[in-house]
Amino acid sequence: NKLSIIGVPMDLGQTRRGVDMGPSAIRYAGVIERIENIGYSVEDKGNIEIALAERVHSDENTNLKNLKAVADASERLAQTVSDVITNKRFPLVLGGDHSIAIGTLAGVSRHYKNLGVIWYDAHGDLNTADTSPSGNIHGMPLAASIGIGDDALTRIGGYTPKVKPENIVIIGARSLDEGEKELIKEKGIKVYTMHEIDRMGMTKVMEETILYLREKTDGVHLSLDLDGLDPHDAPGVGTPVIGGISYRESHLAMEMLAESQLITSAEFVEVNPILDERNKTATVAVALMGSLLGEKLV
Ligand code: DIR
Ligand code: MN
Ligand code: MN
Ligand code: MN
Repeated sequence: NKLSIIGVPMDLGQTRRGVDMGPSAIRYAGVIERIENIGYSVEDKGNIEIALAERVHSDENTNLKNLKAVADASERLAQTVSDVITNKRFPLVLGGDHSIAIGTLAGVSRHYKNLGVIWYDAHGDLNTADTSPSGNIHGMPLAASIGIGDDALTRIGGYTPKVKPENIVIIGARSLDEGEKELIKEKGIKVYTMHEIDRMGMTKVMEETILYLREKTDGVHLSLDLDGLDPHDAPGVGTPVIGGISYRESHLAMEMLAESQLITSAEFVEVNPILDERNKTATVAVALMGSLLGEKLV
């Protein structure tokens, strides 16, 4: 069991400062030791270089913020992730804002004919330049990965799309923009909102998710936005939304994924230590990584 950690100190996909320190906060919370103790051989590949926010200039041809710099970083992240998989190691990507998923998925998807994606998030991240209320690219990575949006984002790695809409499961949604709701309906994307989680319980949600993806995919990427959790459990995020998934439900979800042996790559994003309480959110992220990778209580 071999695993490679890739840090992505990305803060250009949104406008709050501090999320670029996410990878450091997660390392400080003991991610390497935690995963080594499960029995993995862990390699830390360090961080992908990200342009300094202060030195990136706006482009008047687009309302997408920092488009060029995000696309450039995505290209380099995709290559690094792809190399890790070629070397038969599990890629664990640490964010950084959620725009990094564009690069991660571009690197992962090369290796699978029918990649599945679990998008654990309060948001759909299915916006485009036309539907985005903010112009923030961290609200767009799932759209870009199904081939919708600006070419600079959809064509990372020189191919599109990365994922089929029917291979996606969104879990934890509770803040969707109008354009995102339309896209979900039009493309038939499977979504478990907080309503379904409350109603069915996380056990049933994960059982269904695992069955659904096992049938149709040859690999599954977990993209976990810490804002999918309730802000009480994960306060260090840029766009908290009340009424989220609990710490316990999240552990259960990760443990069921570990048991399923379905997950072939993962990323944990949007940890912002400036907004956090004593590194609580990074600590939660590391605990969830432990459960995802097979840590047992006894
Ligand atoms: C919002 C927020 N839907 C946007 N998205 C966030 O700006 O597109 N995604 N925060 O995680
Ligand atoms: Mn997100
Ligand atoms: Mn989110
Ligand atoms: Mn656990």
